[in-house]
Amino acid sequence: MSLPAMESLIMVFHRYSDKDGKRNTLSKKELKQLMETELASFLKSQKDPATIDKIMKDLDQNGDGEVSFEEFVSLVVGLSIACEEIYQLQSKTPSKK
Ligand SMILES: [Ca+2]
Ligand SMILES: [Ca+2]
Repeated sequence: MSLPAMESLIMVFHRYSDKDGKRNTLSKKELKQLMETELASFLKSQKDPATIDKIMKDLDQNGDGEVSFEEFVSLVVGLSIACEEIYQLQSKTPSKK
């Protein structure tokens, strides 16, 4: 990942994590706002309304109910891998349209 990409990742994280008293972590509310704003297209593809809860649970590795930047990065890595797999599938599968 390039340095500008890392910087924008940090900026996005803090744009939402700064909203309450705990400025270095995302609460579930902040995570929800981040995902709804920055990852709207991803959320639209997820029909399951429990997605945020599930993602929160998956991300919160130390179980303190907040997502730290370290924990947030694993979401980005996970999404990148998912996107790459979709890209691979799309480039391999001939278009039927
Ligand atoms: Ca916060
Ligand atoms: Ca945590």
